[in-house]
Amino acid sequence: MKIDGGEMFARMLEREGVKNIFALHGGHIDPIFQACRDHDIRIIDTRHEQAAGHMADAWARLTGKPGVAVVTAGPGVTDIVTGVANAYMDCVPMVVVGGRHGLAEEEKMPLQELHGVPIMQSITKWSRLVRDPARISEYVSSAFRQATSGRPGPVFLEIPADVLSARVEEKEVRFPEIYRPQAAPTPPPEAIEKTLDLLSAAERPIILAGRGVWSAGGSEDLREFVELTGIPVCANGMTRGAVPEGTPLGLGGFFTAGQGIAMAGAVDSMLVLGARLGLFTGGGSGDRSIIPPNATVIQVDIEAGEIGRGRDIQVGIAADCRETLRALTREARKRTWSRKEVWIQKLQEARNTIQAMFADALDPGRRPIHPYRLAHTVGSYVAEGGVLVADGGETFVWAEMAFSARRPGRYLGHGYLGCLGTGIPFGLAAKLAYPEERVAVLTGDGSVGLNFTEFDTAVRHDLPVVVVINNDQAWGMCKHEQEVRLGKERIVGTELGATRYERAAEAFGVHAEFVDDPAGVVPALDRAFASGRPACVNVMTDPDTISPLVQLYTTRMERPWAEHLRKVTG
Ligand SMILES: Cc1ncc(C[n+]2csc(CCOP(=O)(O)OP(=O)(O)O)c2C)c(N)n1
Repeated sequence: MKIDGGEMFARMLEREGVKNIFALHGGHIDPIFQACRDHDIRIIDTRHEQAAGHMADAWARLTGKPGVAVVTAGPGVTDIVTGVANAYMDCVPMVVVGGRHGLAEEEKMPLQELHGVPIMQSITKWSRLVRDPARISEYVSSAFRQATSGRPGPVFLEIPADVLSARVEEKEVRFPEIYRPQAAPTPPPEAIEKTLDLLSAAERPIILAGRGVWSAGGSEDLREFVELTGIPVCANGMTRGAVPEGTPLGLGGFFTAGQGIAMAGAVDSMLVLGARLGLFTGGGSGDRSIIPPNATVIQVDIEAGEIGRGRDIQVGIAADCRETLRALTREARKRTWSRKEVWIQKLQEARNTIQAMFADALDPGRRPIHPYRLAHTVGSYVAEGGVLVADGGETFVWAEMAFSARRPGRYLGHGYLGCLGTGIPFGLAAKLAYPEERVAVLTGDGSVGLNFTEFDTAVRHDLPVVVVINNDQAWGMCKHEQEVRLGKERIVGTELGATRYERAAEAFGVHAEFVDDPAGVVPALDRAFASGRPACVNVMTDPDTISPLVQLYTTRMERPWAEHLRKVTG
Protein backbone atom coordinates (compact mmCIF):
# COMPACT_ATOMS: atom_id res chain seq x y z
CA MET A 1 0.00 0.00 0.00
CA LYS A 2 1.17 3.52 -0.77
CA ILE A 3 0.76 6.49 1.58
CA ASP A 4 1.46 10.22 1.26
CA GLY A 5 3.10 12.73 3.63
CA GLY A 6 -0.24 13.85 5.07
CA GLU A 7 -0.90 10.29 6.20
CA MET A 8 2.59 10.03 7.73
CA PHE A 9 2.11 13.30 9.56
CA ALA A 10 -1.31 12.31 10.95
CA ARG A 11 0.01 8.93 12.14
CA MET A 12 2.86 10.66 13.97
CA LEU A 13 0.39 13.09 15.56
CA GLU A 14 -1.59 10.09 16.82
CA ARG A 15 1.61 8.62 18.24
CA GLU A 16 2.20 11.92 20.06
CA GLY A 17 -1.38 11.96 21.37
CA VAL A 18 -2.21 15.17 19.48
CA LYS A 19 -5.99 15.60 19.26
CA ASN A 20 -6.15 19.01 17.58
CA ILE A 21 -4.08 21.22 15.33
CA PHE A 22 -4.39 24.93 14.55
CA ALA A 23 -4.33 25.77 10.88
CA LEU A 24 -5.34 27.87 7.92
CA HIS A 25 -5.74 26.04 4.63
CA GLY A 26 -3.83 26.35 1.38
CA GLY A 27 -3.52 23.92 -1.54
CA HIS A 28 0.11 23.21 -0.65
CA ILE A 29 -0.90 21.60 2.64
CA ASP A 30 -4.19 19.91 1.72
CA PRO A 31 -2.81 16.35 2.15
CA ILE A 32 -2.43 17.16 5.87
CA PHE A 33 -6.03 18.38 6.11
CA GLN A 34 -7.29 15.24 4.35
CA ALA A 35 -5.30 12.91 6.59
CA CYS A 36 -6.38 14.72 9.77
CA ARG A 37 -9.98 14.29 8.63
CA ASP A 38 -9.42 10.54 8.17
CA HIS A 39 -7.72 10.20 11.56
CA ASP A 40 -10.25 12.30 13.53
CA ILE A 41 -7.71 14.94 14.43
CA ARG A 42 -9.64 18.15 14.96
CA ILE A 43 -8.57 21.09 12.82
CA ILE A 44 -9.20 24.44 14.49
CA ASP A 45 -9.21 26.56 11.37
CA THR A 46 -8.50 30.18 12.20
CA ARG A 47 -9.01 33.41 10.25
CA HIS A 48 -5.36 34.43 10.38
CA GLU A 49 -2.20 32.33 10.68
CA GLN A 50 -0.97 34.55 13.50
CA ALA A 51 -3.92 33.38 15.57
CA ALA A 52 -3.17 29.73 14.71
CA GLY A 53 0.36 30.32 16.04
CA HIS A 54 -0.87 31.95 19.24
CA MET A 55 -3.39 29.17 19.81
CA ALA A 56 -0.75 26.46 19.41
CA ASP A 57 1.48 28.46 21.77
CA ALA A 58 -1.25 28.77 24.42
CA TRP A 59 -2.22 25.11 24.04
CA ALA A 60 1.36 24.17 24.92
CA ARG A 61 1.51 26.62 27.84
CA LEU A 62 -1.72 25.18 29.24
CA THR A 63 -1.27 21.47 28.65
CA GLY A 64 2.50 21.08 28.72
CA LYS A 65 2.26 19.24 25.36
CA PRO A 66 3.60 20.85 22.16
CA GLY A 67 1.02 22.83 20.19
CA VAL A 68 0.85 22.03 16.48
CA ALA A 69 0.21 24.65 13.79
CA VAL A 70 0.01 24.07 10.05
CA VAL A 71 0.21 26.93 7.56
CA THR A 72 0.51 27.21 3.83
CA ALA A 73 3.46 28.25 1.66
CA GLY A 74 4.59 31.87 1.39
CA PRO A 75 2.19 34.25 3.17
CA GLY A 76 0.99 31.47 5.49
CA VAL A 77 4.55 31.16 6.76
CA THR A 78 5.16 34.92 7.04
CA ASP A 79 1.82 35.42 8.82
CA ILE A 80 2.69 32.98 11.60
CA VAL A 81 6.07 34.58 12.34
CA THR A 82 4.70 36.66 15.24
CA GLY A 83 3.06 33.62 16.83
CA VAL A 84 6.29 31.63 16.58
CA ALA A 85 8.40 34.51 17.92
CA ASN A 86 6.10 34.83 20.93
CA ALA A 87 6.59 31.17 21.77
CA TYR A 88 10.33 31.40 21.14
CA MET A 89 10.81 34.28 23.56
CA ASP A 90 9.02 32.30 26.28
CA CYS A 91 10.52 28.87 25.52
CA VAL A 92 7.19 27.27 24.63
CA PRO A 93 7.27 23.94 22.72
CA MET A 94 5.48 24.16 19.41
CA VAL A 95 5.67 22.24 16.12
CA VAL A 96 4.98 24.42 13.10
CA VAL A 97 4.62 22.87 9.68
CA GLY A 98 4.83 25.17 6.68
CA GLY A 99 3.92 24.40 3.11
CA ARG A 100 6.35 25.27 0.35
CA HIS A 101 6.50 25.36 -3.44
CA GLY A 102 7.54 21.99 -4.89
CA LEU A 103 11.21 21.07 -5.12
CA ALA A 104 10.72 20.57 -8.86
CA GLU A 105 9.46 24.16 -9.21
CA GLU A 106 12.50 25.82 -7.70
CA GLU A 107 13.42 29.09 -9.50
CA LYS A 108 10.53 28.78 -11.96
CA MET A 109 8.44 31.52 -10.35
CA PRO A 110 5.68 29.28 -9.00
CA LEU A 111 2.91 30.63 -6.79
CA GLN A 112 3.87 31.53 -3.20
CA GLU A 113 7.55 30.76 -3.73
CA LEU A 114 9.34 31.60 -0.54
CA HIS A 115 12.01 29.89 1.55
CA GLY A 116 10.59 29.52 5.05
CA VAL A 117 13.61 28.01 6.79
CA PRO A 118 15.84 31.12 6.69
CA ILE A 119 12.89 33.22 7.93
CA MET A 120 12.23 30.89 10.83
CA GLN A 121 15.83 30.22 11.82
CA SER A 122 16.18 33.12 14.22
CA ILE A 123 12.89 32.42 16.03
CA THR A 124 12.98 28.64 16.37
CA LYS A 125 15.19 26.09 18.11
CA TRP A 126 15.39 23.96 15.01
CA SER A 127 14.23 24.56 11.47
CA ARG A 128 14.43 22.04 8.61
CA LEU A 129 13.39 21.44 5.01
CA VAL A 130 12.21 17.91 4.17
CA ARG A 131 13.38 16.67 0.78
CA ASP A 132 12.62 12.96 0.87
CA PRO A 133 8.93 11.90 0.97
CA ALA A 134 9.79 8.63 2.73
CA ARG A 135 11.38 10.47 5.66
CA ILE A 136 8.53 12.81 6.64
CA SER A 137 7.55 10.71 9.69
CA GLU A 138 11.18 10.64 10.83
CA TYR A 139 11.43 14.44 10.56
CA VAL A 140 8.17 14.83 12.50
CA SER A 141 9.55 12.73 15.35
CA SER A 142 12.71 14.89 15.37
CA ALA A 143 10.54 18.02 15.45
CA PHE A 144 8.71 16.82 18.58
CA ARG A 145 11.96 15.82 20.26
CA GLN A 146 13.64 19.14 19.48
CA ALA A 147 10.61 21.16 20.66
CA THR A 148 10.41 19.40 24.02
CA SER A 149 13.97 18.56 25.00
CA GLY A 150 16.21 20.71 27.22
CA ARG A 151 15.00 24.31 27.08
CA PRO A 152 11.72 23.88 25.16
CA GLY A 153 10.81 26.03 22.16
CA PRO A 154 9.15 26.20 18.77
CA VAL A 155 10.48 24.24 15.78
CA PHE A 156 9.70 24.55 12.08
CA LEU A 157 9.33 21.86 9.45
CA GLU A 158 9.00 22.93 5.84
CA ILE A 159 7.47 20.38 3.49
CA PRO A 160 7.43 21.13 -0.25
CA ALA A 161 4.10 20.40 -1.98
CA ASP A 162 5.53 17.64 -4.21
CA VAL A 163 7.26 15.97 -1.23
CA LEU A 164 4.05 16.07 0.83
CA SER A 165 1.80 14.66 -1.86
CA ALA A 166 4.22 12.01 -3.18
CA ARG A 167 3.02 8.48 -2.45
CA VAL A 168 5.54 5.94 -1.19
CA GLU A 169 5.33 2.29 -0.24
CA GLU A 170 4.29 2.07 3.42
CA LYS A 171 6.91 -0.58 4.18
CA GLU A 172 9.66 1.84 3.14
CA VAL A 173 8.60 4.35 5.80
CA ARG A 174 9.96 4.28 9.36
CA PHE A 175 7.56 5.37 12.09
CA PRO A 176 9.82 6.05 15.09
CA GLU A 177 8.41 4.87 18.41
CA ILE A 178 10.90 5.75 21.13
CA TYR A 179 12.76 8.93 20.43
CA ARG A 180 12.89 10.95 23.64
CA PRO A 181 14.84 10.81 26.91
CA GLN A 182 12.91 8.90 29.58
CA ALA A 183 13.95 11.05 32.52
CA ALA A 184 14.50 14.73 33.17
CA PRO A 185 17.91 16.05 34.39
CA THR A 186 18.24 15.81 38.19
CA PRO A 187 20.23 18.08 40.53
CA PRO A 188 23.51 16.99 42.21
CA PRO A 189 22.96 15.99 45.90
CA GLU A 190 25.66 18.43 47.16
CA ALA A 191 23.79 21.35 45.58
CA ILE A 192 20.57 20.25 47.29
CA GLU A 193 22.29 20.14 50.69
CA LYS A 194 23.89 23.54 50.15
CA THR A 195 20.55 25.04 49.09
CA LEU A 196 18.84 23.73 52.21
CA ASP A 197 21.69 24.98 54.42
CA LEU A 198 21.31 28.48 52.99
CA LEU A 199 17.52 28.52 53.19
CA SER A 200 17.34 27.20 56.75
CA ALA A 201 19.90 29.76 57.94
CA ALA A 202 18.01 32.66 56.30
CA GLU A 203 15.89 35.10 58.29
CA ARG A 204 14.06 36.59 55.32
CA PRO A 205 13.91 33.95 52.55
CA ILE A 206 11.75 34.13 49.43
CA ILE A 207 11.09 31.75 46.55
CA LEU A 208 10.73 33.33 43.12
CA ALA A 209 8.93 30.77 40.96
CA GLY A 210 8.74 31.38 37.23
CA ARG A 211 6.75 29.60 34.53
CA GLY A 212 9.48 26.94 34.40
CA VAL A 213 7.92 25.35 37.49
CA TRP A 214 4.53 24.95 35.82
CA SER A 215 5.99 23.77 32.52
CA ALA A 216 8.07 21.12 34.31
CA GLY A 217 4.84 19.90 35.94
CA GLY A 218 6.17 20.97 39.34
CA SER A 219 3.35 23.13 40.76
CA GLU A 220 2.22 20.51 43.29
CA ASP A 221 5.84 19.90 44.30
CA LEU A 222 6.33 23.62 44.86
CA ARG A 223 3.26 23.76 47.13
CA GLU A 224 4.53 20.77 49.10
CA PHE A 225 7.99 22.30 49.57
CA VAL A 226 6.52 25.63 50.65
CA GLU A 227 4.14 24.02 53.14
CA LEU A 228 7.02 22.04 54.62
CA THR A 229 9.50 24.89 54.93
CA GLY A 230 7.19 27.89 55.41
CA ILE A 231 9.06 30.00 52.85
CA PRO A 232 6.84 32.58 51.09
CA VAL A 233 6.49 32.45 47.29
CA CYS A 234 6.24 35.11 44.65
CA ALA A 235 5.28 33.51 41.33
CA ASN A 236 4.96 34.47 37.70
CA GLY A 237 2.73 33.58 34.76
CA MET A 238 1.25 30.12 34.87
CA THR A 239 2.98 29.23 38.13
CA ARG A 240 0.91 31.92 39.87
CA GLY A 241 -1.58 30.18 42.14
CA ALA A 242 0.56 27.04 42.73
CA VAL A 243 0.49 28.34 46.29
CA PRO A 244 -2.90 30.12 46.43
CA GLU A 245 -2.43 33.88 46.45
CA GLY A 246 -3.89 35.90 49.29
CA THR A 247 -2.66 33.30 51.81
CA PRO A 248 0.31 34.03 54.12
CA LEU A 249 2.78 32.15 51.91
CA GLY A 250 1.26 32.95 48.49
CA LEU A 251 2.38 36.51 47.89
CA GLY A 252 1.23 37.10 44.30
CA GLY A 253 2.77 37.95 40.94
CA PHE A 254 6.28 39.29 40.32
CA PHE A 255 5.02 42.76 39.51
CA THR A 256 2.93 43.57 42.59
CA ALA A 257 4.33 41.11 45.10
CA GLY A 258 7.81 42.16 44.02
CA GLN A 259 6.93 45.64 45.24
CA GLY A 260 5.76 44.21 48.53
CA ILE A 261 8.99 42.27 48.94
CA ALA A 262 11.01 45.40 48.28
CA MET A 263 8.90 47.35 50.78
CA ALA A 264 9.13 44.69 53.48
CA GLY A 265 12.89 44.94 53.71
CA ALA A 266 16.00 43.18 52.52
CA VAL A 267 15.53 39.59 51.44
CA ASP A 268 18.58 37.67 52.63
CA SER A 269 18.12 34.46 50.64
CA MET A 270 16.32 33.85 47.39
CA LEU A 271 15.55 30.59 45.62
CA VAL A 272 14.89 31.34 41.95
CA LEU A 273 13.09 28.48 40.19
CA GLY A 274 12.59 28.40 36.43
CA ALA A 275 12.57 32.17 36.09
CA ARG A 276 14.93 34.05 33.81
CA LEU A 277 16.48 37.18 35.29
CA GLY A 278 15.08 39.92 33.08
CA LEU A 279 12.35 42.53 32.90
CA PHE A 280 9.84 40.44 34.87
CA THR A 281 12.18 40.09 37.82
CA GLY A 282 13.09 43.76 37.54
CA GLY A 283 16.42 42.89 35.92
CA GLY A 284 19.37 40.86 37.18
CA SER A 285 20.65 43.46 39.62
CA GLY A 286 20.18 47.11 40.42
CA ASP A 287 17.53 49.08 42.25
CA ARG A 288 14.62 47.73 40.20
CA SER A 289 15.37 44.06 40.75
CA ILE A 290 13.15 42.04 43.08
CA ILE A 291 16.39 40.40 44.20
CA PRO A 292 18.44 42.70 46.45
CA PRO A 293 22.11 43.02 45.36
CA ASN A 294 23.50 41.43 48.52
CA ALA A 295 21.02 38.54 48.85
CA THR A 296 22.28 34.98 48.58
CA VAL A 297 20.80 33.52 45.41
CA ILE A 298 20.19 29.92 44.41
CA GLN A 299 19.07 29.60 40.81
CA VAL A 300 17.54 26.51 39.23
CA ASP A 301 17.00 26.34 35.48
CA ILE A 302 16.78 23.58 32.87
CA GLU A 303 19.07 25.72 30.73
CA ALA A 304 22.56 26.10 32.19
CA GLY A 305 23.13 29.19 30.05
CA GLU A 306 20.45 31.07 32.02
CA ILE A 307 22.22 30.76 35.34
CA GLY A 308 23.98 33.92 36.39
CA ARG A 309 22.48 36.22 33.76
CA GLY A 310 23.05 39.77 34.97
CA ARG A 311 24.16 39.01 38.53
CA ASP A 312 26.29 36.72 40.64
CA ILE A 313 24.66 33.47 41.77
CA GLN A 314 25.83 31.59 44.85
CA VAL A 315 24.38 28.20 43.88
CA GLY A 316 23.52 27.39 40.26
CA ILE A 317 21.63 24.20 39.47
CA ALA A 318 21.09 23.23 35.84
CA ALA A 319 18.24 20.74 36.22
CA ASP A 320 14.53 20.18 35.84
CA CYS A 321 12.50 22.26 38.33
CA ARG A 322 10.20 19.43 39.35
CA GLU A 323 13.05 17.01 39.93
CA THR A 324 14.87 19.67 41.96
CA LEU A 325 11.81 20.44 44.08
CA ARG A 326 11.30 16.74 44.74
CA ALA A 327 14.91 16.33 45.82
CA LEU A 328 14.68 19.44 48.01
CA THR A 329 11.49 18.20 49.70
CA ARG A 330 12.92 14.72 50.25
CA GLU A 331 15.99 16.10 52.00
CA ALA A 332 14.13 18.93 53.75
CA ARG A 333 11.94 16.36 55.53
CA LYS A 334 15.05 15.27 57.43
CA ARG A 335 15.39 18.74 58.99
CA THR A 336 13.27 20.93 61.25
CA TRP A 337 11.75 24.09 59.80
CA SER A 338 10.16 26.99 61.60
CA ARG A 339 8.11 29.65 59.87
CA LYS A 340 9.61 33.12 59.99
CA GLU A 341 6.50 34.74 61.44
CA VAL A 342 7.97 38.26 61.77
CA TRP A 343 9.05 38.20 58.13
CA ILE A 344 5.69 36.82 56.95
CA GLN A 345 3.91 39.53 58.95
CA LYS A 346 6.04 42.25 57.35
CA LEU A 347 5.23 40.92 53.90
CA GLN A 348 1.53 40.92 54.80
CA GLU A 349 1.72 44.55 55.94
CA ALA A 350 3.34 45.52 52.65
CA ARG A 351 0.56 43.75 50.76
CA ASN A 352 -2.06 45.57 52.80
CA THR A 353 -0.43 48.92 52.00
CA ILE A 354 -0.47 48.20 48.27
CA GLN A 355 -4.08 47.04 48.37
CA ALA A 356 -5.13 50.12 50.33
CA MET A 357 -3.75 52.30 47.53
CA PHE A 358 -6.41 50.93 45.20
CA ALA A 359 -9.33 50.91 47.66
CA ASP A 360 -10.92 53.97 46.03
CA ALA A 361 -10.52 52.49 42.57
CA LEU A 362 -12.65 49.53 43.71
CA ASP A 363 -15.59 51.74 44.73
CA PRO A 364 -18.43 50.27 42.61
CA GLY A 365 -19.99 53.74 42.27
CA ARG A 366 -16.81 55.38 40.92
CA ARG A 367 -17.41 57.09 37.60
CA PRO A 368 -15.84 56.65 35.09
CA ILE A 369 -15.09 52.99 35.76
CA HIS A 370 -11.50 52.50 37.00
CA PRO A 371 -9.60 49.87 34.95
CA TYR A 372 -8.31 48.31 38.20
CA ARG A 373 -11.90 47.71 39.27
CA LEU A 374 -12.72 46.14 35.90
CA ALA A 375 -9.71 43.82 36.14
CA HIS A 376 -10.58 42.95 39.74
CA THR A 377 -14.21 42.17 38.87
CA VAL A 378 -13.38 40.09 35.79
CA GLY A 379 -10.72 38.21 37.77
CA SER A 380 -13.22 37.34 40.49
CA TYR A 381 -15.40 35.48 37.93
CA VAL A 382 -12.60 33.06 37.11
CA ALA A 383 -10.36 33.01 40.19
CA GLU A 384 -11.73 29.78 41.68
CA GLY A 385 -12.76 27.82 38.62
CA GLY A 386 -11.52 29.36 35.44
CA VAL A 387 -8.84 30.96 33.33
CA LEU A 388 -7.90 34.62 32.98
CA VAL A 389 -6.14 35.80 29.83
CA ALA A 390 -4.75 39.34 29.88
CA ASP A 391 -3.83 41.27 26.74
CA GLY A 392 -2.96 44.94 26.29
CA GLY A 393 -0.52 47.47 27.63
CA GLU A 394 -1.86 48.96 30.83
CA THR A 395 -4.76 46.48 30.75
CA PHE A 396 -2.19 43.71 31.29
CA VAL A 397 -0.65 45.67 34.16
CA TRP A 398 -4.05 46.10 35.83
CA ALA A 399 -4.75 42.38 35.43
CA GLU A 400 -1.33 41.49 36.88
CA MET A 401 -2.10 43.61 39.92
CA ALA A 402 -5.78 42.93 40.52
CA PHE A 403 -5.91 39.18 39.87
CA SER A 404 -5.47 36.81 42.75
CA ALA A 405 -4.59 33.37 41.39
CA ARG A 406 -5.94 30.45 43.38
CA ARG A 407 -4.82 27.58 41.15
CA PRO A 408 -1.79 27.14 38.88
CA GLY A 409 -1.92 27.10 35.09
CA ARG A 410 -4.93 29.39 34.86
CA TYR A 411 -3.43 32.81 34.18
CA LEU A 412 -2.04 33.73 30.77
CA GLY A 413 -0.46 37.12 30.28
CA HIS A 414 2.29 38.59 28.15
CA GLY A 415 5.80 37.26 27.93
CA TYR A 416 9.10 38.69 26.79
CA LEU A 417 7.89 39.54 23.26
CA GLY A 418 5.28 41.87 24.80
CA CYS A 419 3.05 40.90 21.90
CA LEU A 420 -0.36 42.53 21.74
CA GLY A 421 -3.16 40.55 20.10
CA THR A 422 -2.61 37.25 21.90
CA GLY A 423 -5.78 37.64 24.00
CA ILE A 424 -8.55 36.10 21.90
CA PRO A 425 -6.43 33.23 20.46
CA PHE A 426 -5.07 32.41 23.93
CA GLY A 427 -8.63 32.45 25.29
CA LEU A 428 -9.86 30.06 22.60
CA ALA A 429 -7.02 27.63 23.29
CA ALA A 430 -7.83 27.81 27.01
CA LYS A 431 -11.47 26.92 26.39
CA LEU A 432 -10.33 24.01 24.25
CA ALA A 433 -7.96 22.82 26.97
CA TYR A 434 -10.43 23.29 29.84
CA PRO A 435 -13.93 23.00 28.28
CA GLU A 436 -15.66 22.82 31.66
CA GLU A 437 -14.10 26.00 33.03
CA ARG A 438 -14.97 29.66 32.59
CA VAL A 439 -12.56 31.55 30.37
CA ALA A 440 -12.32 35.35 30.42
CA VAL A 441 -10.11 37.47 28.20
CA LEU A 442 -9.42 40.98 29.50
CA THR A 443 -8.02 43.07 26.67
CA GLY A 444 -7.22 46.63 25.72
CA ASP A 445 -9.32 48.23 22.98
CA GLY A 446 -6.19 48.59 20.86
CA SER A 447 -5.09 44.97 21.30
CA VAL A 448 -8.50 43.47 20.61
CA GLY A 449 -8.34 44.78 17.04
CA LEU A 450 -5.29 42.72 16.15
CA ASN A 451 -7.02 39.34 16.06
CA PHE A 452 -10.63 40.53 16.13
CA THR A 453 -11.82 38.13 13.41
CA GLU A 454 -11.11 35.22 15.74
CA PHE A 455 -14.55 35.93 17.22
CA ASP A 456 -15.60 34.06 14.08
CA THR A 457 -13.41 31.08 15.02
CA ALA A 458 -14.96 31.13 18.50
CA VAL A 459 -18.46 30.92 17.03
CA ARG A 460 -17.71 28.27 14.39
CA HIS A 461 -15.92 26.05 16.89
CA ASP A 462 -18.36 26.75 19.72
CA LEU A 463 -15.75 28.04 22.16
CA PRO A 464 -17.69 30.23 24.60
CA VAL A 465 -15.06 32.64 25.81
CA VAL A 466 -16.04 35.97 27.40
CA VAL A 467 -13.91 38.79 25.94
CA VAL A 468 -14.00 41.95 28.05
CA ILE A 469 -12.65 45.12 26.47
CA ASN A 470 -11.09 47.74 28.74
CA ASN A 471 -12.07 50.58 26.42
CA ASP A 472 -10.04 53.67 27.28
CA GLN A 473 -10.30 54.88 23.67
CA ALA A 474 -6.55 54.75 23.16
CA TRP A 475 -3.40 52.73 22.87
CA GLY A 476 -3.39 53.67 26.53
CA MET A 477 0.11 52.70 27.59
CA CYS A 478 1.61 54.63 24.66
CA LYS A 479 -0.66 57.64 25.07
CA HIS A 480 0.02 57.88 28.78
CA GLU A 481 3.74 57.51 28.24
CA GLN A 482 3.68 60.46 25.82
CA GLU A 483 1.63 62.41 28.32
CA VAL A 484 3.86 61.78 31.34
CA ARG A 485 7.11 62.17 29.44
CA LEU A 486 6.30 65.05 27.11
CA GLY A 487 2.97 66.57 28.14
CA LYS A 488 -0.64 66.27 26.91
CA GLU A 489 0.00 68.48 23.88
CA ARG A 490 2.51 65.90 22.53
CA ILE A 491 0.00 63.03 22.33
CA VAL A 492 0.21 61.80 18.76
CA GLY A 493 -0.89 58.64 16.93
CA THR A 494 -2.04 56.91 20.09
CA GLU A 495 -5.73 57.81 20.34
CA LEU A 496 -8.64 55.63 19.26
CA GLY A 497 -12.38 56.28 19.13
CA ALA A 498 -15.31 55.37 21.40
CA THR A 499 -15.77 52.38 19.12
CA ARG A 500 -18.71 50.00 19.56
CA TYR A 501 -16.61 46.84 19.26
CA GLU A 502 -19.45 44.70 20.63
CA ARG A 503 -21.57 45.56 17.57
CA ALA A 504 -18.84 44.43 15.20
CA ALA A 505 -18.37 41.23 17.23
CA GLU A 506 -22.14 40.63 17.23
CA ALA A 507 -21.99 40.34 13.46
CA PHE A 508 -19.93 37.16 13.91
CA GLY A 509 -22.71 35.78 16.10
CA VAL A 510 -21.42 36.41 19.61
CA HIS A 511 -23.38 37.62 22.63
CA ALA A 512 -22.79 41.39 22.89
CA GLU A 513 -22.82 43.82 25.84
CA PHE A 514 -22.01 47.52 26.10
CA VAL A 515 -21.30 49.07 29.52
CA ASP A 516 -20.62 52.68 30.45
CA ASP A 517 -22.46 52.79 33.77
CA PRO A 518 -20.48 51.47 36.78
CA ALA A 519 -23.58 49.64 37.99
CA GLY A 520 -23.78 47.74 34.71
CA VAL A 521 -20.46 45.86 34.89
CA VAL A 522 -21.55 42.90 37.02
CA PRO A 523 -24.97 42.34 35.36
CA ALA A 524 -23.34 42.44 31.90
CA LEU A 525 -20.72 39.88 32.94
CA ASP A 526 -23.42 37.71 34.52
CA ARG A 527 -25.39 37.72 31.26
CA ALA A 528 -22.27 37.09 29.17
CA PHE A 529 -21.22 34.02 31.19
CA ALA A 530 -24.82 32.77 31.40
CA SER A 531 -25.30 33.03 27.62
CA GLY A 532 -23.14 29.95 27.05
CA ARG A 533 -21.90 31.58 23.85
CA PRO A 534 -18.74 33.46 22.96
CA ALA A 535 -19.29 37.00 24.19
CA CYS A 536 -17.92 40.51 23.74
CA VAL A 537 -18.37 42.92 26.66
CA ASN A 538 -17.28 46.43 25.74
CA VAL A 539 -16.67 48.47 28.89
CA MET A 540 -15.92 52.21 28.74
CA THR A 541 -13.28 52.98 31.38
CA ASP A 542 -11.47 56.07 32.64
CA PRO A 543 -9.18 57.27 29.81
CA ASP A 544 -7.12 59.41 32.20
CA THR A 545 -6.01 56.78 34.72
CA ILE A 546 -2.30 56.09 34.35
CA SER A 547 -0.97 52.74 35.54
CA PRO A 548 1.92 52.47 38.02
CA LEU A 549 4.08 50.79 35.38
CA VAL A 550 3.94 53.78 33.04
CA GLN A 551 4.72 56.05 35.97
CA LEU A 552 7.61 53.83 37.01
CA TYR A 553 9.29 53.72 33.62
CA THR A 554 8.59 57.22 32.40
CA THR A 555 9.55 59.11 35.52
CA ARG A 556 12.45 56.78 36.32
CA MET A 557 11.14 56.60 39.86
CA GLU A 558 13.11 54.61 42.36
CA ARG A 559 11.78 51.26 43.44
CA PRO A 560 9.58 50.29 45.08
CA TRP A 561 6.89 52.11 43.10
CA ALA A 562 4.32 51.53 45.79
CA GLU A 563 6.34 53.66 48.19
CA HIS A 564 6.83 56.29 45.55
CA LEU A 565 3.13 56.45 44.75
CA ARG A 566 2.30 56.63 48.42
CA LYS A 567 4.49 59.70 48.68
CA VAL A 568 2.91 61.25 45.59
CA THR A 569 -0.64 60.53 46.63
CA GLY A 570 0.02 61.30 50.28
C1 LIG B 1 2.00 43.85 18.34
C2 LIG B 1 2.40 45.06 19.12
N1 LIG B 1 2.29 46.28 18.58
C3 LIG B 1 2.62 47.39 19.28
C4 LIG B 1 3.10 47.29 20.56
C5 LIG B 1 3.51 48.53 21.35
N2 LIG B 1 2.54 48.79 22.43
C6 LIG B 1 2.81 48.45 23.70
S1 LIG B 1 1.57 48.84 24.74
C7 LIG B 1 0.63 49.48 23.51
C8 LIG B 1 -0.74 50.05 23.78
C9 LIG B 1 -1.78 48.99 24.01
O1 LIG B 1 -3.06 49.57 23.94
P1 LIG B 1 -4.34 48.77 24.40
O2 LIG B 1 -4.37 47.41 23.84
O3 LIG B 1 -5.54 49.60 24.10
O4 LIG B 1 -4.16 48.61 25.95
P2 LIG B 1 -4.03 49.75 27.07
O5 LIG B 1 -2.59 50.13 27.16
O6 LIG B 1 -4.88 50.91 26.62
O7 LIG B 1 -4.54 49.12 28.29
C10 LIG B 1 1.31 49.39 22.29
C11 LIG B 1 0.76 49.86 20.98
C12 LIG B 1 3.26 45.97 21.08
N3 LIG B 1 3.76 45.74 22.31
N4 LIG B 1 2.86 44.89 20.36
